[in-house]
Amino acid sequence: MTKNIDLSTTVAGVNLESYIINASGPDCTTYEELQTIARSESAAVMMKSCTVEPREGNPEPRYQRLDFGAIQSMGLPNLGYKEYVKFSAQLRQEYGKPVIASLSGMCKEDNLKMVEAFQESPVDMIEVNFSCPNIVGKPQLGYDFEQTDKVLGEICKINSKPIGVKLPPYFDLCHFDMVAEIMLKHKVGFISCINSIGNTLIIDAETEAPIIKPKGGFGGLSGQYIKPVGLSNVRAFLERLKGQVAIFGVGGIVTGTDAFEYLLAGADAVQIGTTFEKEGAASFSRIAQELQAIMQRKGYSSIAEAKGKLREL
Ligand code: RRO
Repeated sequence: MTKNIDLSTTVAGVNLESYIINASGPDCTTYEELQTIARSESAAVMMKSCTVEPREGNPEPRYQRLDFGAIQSMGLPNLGYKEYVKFSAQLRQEYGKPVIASLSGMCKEDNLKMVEAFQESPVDMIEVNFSCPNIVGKPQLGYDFEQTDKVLGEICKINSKPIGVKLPPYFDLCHFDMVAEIMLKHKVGFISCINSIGNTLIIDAETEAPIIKPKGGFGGLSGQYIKPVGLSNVRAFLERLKGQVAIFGVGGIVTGTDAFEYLLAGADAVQIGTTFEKEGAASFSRIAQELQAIMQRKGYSSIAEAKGKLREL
C-alpha cells in the first residue's frame, strides 16, 4: 500500500536506497554484527568508531537500558582501524551496500593516519567522531572550536571520499553559528548530529549508587530523552549550512513519526542507535514502514519533497 513512497536519498553524493541507517555505537563492532546490519534494511553499514590500536573499553557495567533510552560509557571498545579497513572490503564485496567508517583518534596524528587508510579502502564515506564523551582525560573535540578547525583543515585536505563529522549536542545559538562556519570552511560532506548527551548521571535510589561504573557513573544519554535536542541541532544546522553540507539526524528515533520529524527539521537521512540495540535489525524495516505510512497519509511521495518542510506557527 505504501510502495509508491520513495525513501531513497543522497548524502554527500552517495546514493542510499533508504533514509534509515544504523548509527555508530551499538552492535557494529565485530564482523558478525556488521553482517547483521548488511543483511538488514539499513541502507548502509556504519561501523563502530575506531582507534589506531584495539581497545577493550571501560569497565562494566557500562551500558544500561532505560525506559526511554539508555546510558552508557563504553569507552570506545573496538578492534583497531586495520580490522575495519579489512571489514570494509569484505562487506563491500559480500553485500554491495555503502559502508561508512567511523573513526575517533586519540590525537590529530591518529585521525590523519586513519583517514588516510580509509581513503585507500573501499568505504563510501568517512565519519570522524569529534564527540565521544566517555574517554577519561579526553575532552570532546567538537566543543573545542579552534582544534576542530585545525584538525579538519588537515583531514579535509585528503578528500577524495566524503568526510563527515559526528558532532556533540550544542545548546547555544552562537555555537551553531561557529560550528557551521567551520564545516563550510572545510567543505565537509556531511554532519551527523547528535552524539549522546555526555556526562549525565542516573542514580538508583535503592542501591544508592550510579547504574554504570565508569567515570563515577557519568555517561552518555541517548534515546527518547534526547530527541528534542537532536531535532533542534538538525534544524539549527540546516538553517546555517546553506544546503552545502548534508545532515544525518541522530537521537531518539523509535518510530516512523520520529524519523518524519527529523525529515521536517531537515535531515537528509537518519541513524538509529539505541532503538537498534533494544529491538535488533528488524527496527530498520519497522521504522521505514511507519515512515512510509505517515508520508503517504500526509501526501509526500519522496524524502526530497518533505525535507526541511517544518512550518512556521
Ligand atoms: O564508545 C563510546 O563510549 C561512545 C562513543 Br565512541 C561515542 O561517540 N558516543 C558515545 O556515547 N559512546
